[in-house]
Amino acid sequence: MINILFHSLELVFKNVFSSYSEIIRRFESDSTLVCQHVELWAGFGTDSLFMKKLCVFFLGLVITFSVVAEQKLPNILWITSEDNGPELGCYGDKYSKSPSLDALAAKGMIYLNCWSTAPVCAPARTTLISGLYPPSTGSQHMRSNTKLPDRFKMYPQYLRTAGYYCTNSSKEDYNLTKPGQVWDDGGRNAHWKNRPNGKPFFAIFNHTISHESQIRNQIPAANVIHDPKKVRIPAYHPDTPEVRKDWAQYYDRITMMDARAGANLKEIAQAGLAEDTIVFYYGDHGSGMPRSKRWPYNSGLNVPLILYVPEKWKHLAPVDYKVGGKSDRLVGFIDFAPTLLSIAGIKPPKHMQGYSFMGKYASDEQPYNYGFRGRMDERYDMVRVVRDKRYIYIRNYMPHKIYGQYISYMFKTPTTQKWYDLYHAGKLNSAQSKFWQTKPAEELYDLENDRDEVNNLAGSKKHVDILNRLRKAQQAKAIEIRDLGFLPEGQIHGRSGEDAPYQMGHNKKRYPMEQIMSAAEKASRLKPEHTPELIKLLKAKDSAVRYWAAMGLLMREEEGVNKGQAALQTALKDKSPEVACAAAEALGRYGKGRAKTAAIDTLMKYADVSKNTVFTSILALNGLDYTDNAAKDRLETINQLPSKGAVTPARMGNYIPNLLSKIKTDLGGTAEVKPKRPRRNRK
Ligand SMILES: [Ca+2]
Repeated sequence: MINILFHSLELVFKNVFSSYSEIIRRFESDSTLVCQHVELWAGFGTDSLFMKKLCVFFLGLVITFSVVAEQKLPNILWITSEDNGPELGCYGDKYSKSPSLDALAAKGMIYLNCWSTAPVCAPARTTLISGLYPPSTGSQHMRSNTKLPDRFKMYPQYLRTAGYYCTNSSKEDYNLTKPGQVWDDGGRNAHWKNRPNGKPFFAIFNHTISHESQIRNQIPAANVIHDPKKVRIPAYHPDTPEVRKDWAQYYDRITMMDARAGANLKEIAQAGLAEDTIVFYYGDHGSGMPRSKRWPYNSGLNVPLILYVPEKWKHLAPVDYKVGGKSDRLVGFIDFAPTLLSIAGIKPPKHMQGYSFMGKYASDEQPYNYGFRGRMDERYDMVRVVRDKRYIYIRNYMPHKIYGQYISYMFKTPTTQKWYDLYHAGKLNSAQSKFWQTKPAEELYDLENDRDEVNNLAGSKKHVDILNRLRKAQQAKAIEIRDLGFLPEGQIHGRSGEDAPYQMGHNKKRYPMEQIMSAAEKASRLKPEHTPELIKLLKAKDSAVRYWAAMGLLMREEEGVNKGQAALQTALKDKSPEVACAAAEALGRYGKGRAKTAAIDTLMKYADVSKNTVFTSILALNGLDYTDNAAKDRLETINQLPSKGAVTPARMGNYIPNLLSKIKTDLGGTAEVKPKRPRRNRK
């Protein structure tokens, strides 16, 4: 009975006033008016004493219930900025001007060791939205599209069930199809202000003004405030006026972004919601400068995270929360979804792979942060990384590829072009040169003493125990999450069929991961003693094992290809196009005579996207590109190759045209950027 009365009254009040707080405010200022509305609704006379008493009684109930309802869940505001690391005043960067975020940090807390899990937009945002490592859902490639198993939801769906009004203004960029309605509102105008009365909100505002693309354009003179002469140039970049200008503009963009973040905070304060709103500010991955964005070094993965928990909600704060404090806890995007659910009092579902760092279901601190790199636009790569508080371990599963593979979009930044030119002019020192060379299988850096990660300790006798411990952690995590990166991208889709890649990956028959990973280990560790076994593995039953066997011979360059030439020639006819393409790239680059010609034939066959999947075509075109001039006499046919297939997967439209344009330019002799054979760097 009380419930019915309460709800009826609630409805009436909600129609008359805009929110519970409005009712309370209006009741305090004009109780007679409120009574009049109730009386009108109830059909009583305005002078009924009984009605006035009843009205006051129920109003008391409404206010009590609504205050309780309002206090049950805090609002949550996420301010995110594109492509920026912790280059902020509050992180001790004296060159940076970031007053609004510094003020937020002063009343909240900063995280020193927050990782974006992926060093580039889409996979980083895919981690956030799913609470899963993208390699376990096959969504690690930039950009791509896969799906979640039916029973998994994206975090806003859990929050909405708990009563939150969820808005995202406005970037999504997920590599996963949305399982139904995810947001209450998205797009540029999505805003917490539009929430229904009485609902708590979860709102994201994403600022693109600090994005990579904004480092290389013109900015208004009034915003040019950072002096290029005074900017710090990391040890891996050449110190030139072009590089200084880009870095200085990066800082100018941060200041411009800071003002927008300040406006988001002001809006909350002006609405009187500052003490009801938990705030996260974070960057979506490291700086848009080359070798930060896209590379899973700490410089690409370390992002600022500022957390503000109002006094009223301090019972939800992390255990180490201290106003104006700094936390060195290792946290990452993988932890954000479970943390949000934990703040909302929802137990994070078991399938989520991170750990909540605050709220009702806060977990203990974890010993490691993990990260990864997959395909970046049109270039394949596979890197997995792990860090503890001091060291970062990097595992390069495709060490034969140079760090700075040509990516059309990245070469638009003047720094990238200048850096490349100076390398080929022989004007760089060894730390600056590394980016244009092939990789070692393993890297280890001491973040305490080598912030630019240029002194690789993987071969240091003093660091053997650390290396072994981190290597083990990396391998264990890959197995735990059933990392699908050990499959060529086409096979992630091919083996999954109609199922989600996650389901396929968790089925040991469909994805015999241990066998495949073992082949990848042997291939990429580059040890000569594994060469005979790799040749044998070219006949293995599983096509991904055969793929890594061919890749292992390719990685060993002339030596591997000479020893495995006959087996590689047979592999050109493998029923798996990925195996054939890997064998063809090996023979196309390091083979001789007829074997080399047959290899180019194979690559040409698979390069045609109208007859193959886009994944196969990307593999084949990369192979062709890396054979340098071996395909020169095919230029006419290459000119005829289609840039679009019958089905071009969403989000992958540019990659084939980019590759074709690069190959044609190179072979036509008018190359803007003509890659020379990379130098080896395996010490
Ligand atoms: Ca970004």
